[in-house]
Amino acid sequence: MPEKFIAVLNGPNLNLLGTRQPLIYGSDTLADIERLCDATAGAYGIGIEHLQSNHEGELVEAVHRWRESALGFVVNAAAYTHTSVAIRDALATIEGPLMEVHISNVHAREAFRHHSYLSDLAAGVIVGCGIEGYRFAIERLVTLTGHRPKEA
Ligand code: DHK
Repeated sequence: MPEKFIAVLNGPNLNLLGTRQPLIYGSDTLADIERLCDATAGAYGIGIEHLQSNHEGELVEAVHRWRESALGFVVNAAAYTHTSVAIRDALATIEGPLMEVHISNVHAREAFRHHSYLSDLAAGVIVGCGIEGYRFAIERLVTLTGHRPKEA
């Protein structure tokens, strides 16, 4: 594990990005997200721990694993955003800031996507910016945790 790292958690069905409803989620893949996050954080000398899971308990356990050691968390809990008190309760214990990300603009979609169990815990929420939202979220965590670019 890198000395300093941000945890990036992706929830159910995000492993299908690229082929899943591209009109809503675009054509970028989960691997593209991971590369973008690695490059964004790497410019500050910060690593990324990635986890994508289709299982609520695995996401909870990843929060437990990194809750004290991560500089911060970027979380797209996908459908669990709208249902999971368990993931919320885990994220309420993290030491660093939380950024919530959604690829699509959930507020322009079905009403059940308008409520998030995570937003009031988050330092910021980014929706509808495609996978760029992950980059914005990491940049924000870098600012919030007082990091500066590595000297050239
Ligand atoms: C991803 C999902 O899988 C949905 O369940 C959420 C989110 C929205 C996204 O836009 O990244 O409602």
